[in-house]
Amino acid sequence: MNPQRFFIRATGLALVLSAASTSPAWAASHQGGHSAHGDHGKPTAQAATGDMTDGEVRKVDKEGGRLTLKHADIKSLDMPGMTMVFVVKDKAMLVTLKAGDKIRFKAINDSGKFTVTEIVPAKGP
Ligand SMILES: [Cu+2]
Repeated sequence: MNPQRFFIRATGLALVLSAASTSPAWAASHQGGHSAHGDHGKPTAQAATGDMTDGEVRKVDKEGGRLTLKHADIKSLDMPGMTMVFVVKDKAMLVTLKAGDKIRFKAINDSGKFTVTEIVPAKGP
């Protein structure tokens, strides 16, 4: 019996369950974000950091493994800049984050769940 291993498995399951149960709510708010933004479709200039996107942390939900970000255009997801909730791939990514942090991140569409897979701090202005 390895208690630590069990803990990781249990929290992984909890994350899946909470993501599934809350999915409709944030999916709806995400769509709202898109339409609220309307057609001001000017691409935001992005620094040359591959497919990393600029974002600012608005809210961190460490227990739920969710992150509210105000983000720039995400070209790989065909998404304009907005504020929305992401799931994070690993809750450990949230440990050092707090509201107001400027970050760069990678996000994927994982079967309809927008999931942050990588976060780095944004350096300077
Ligand atoms: Cu978005």
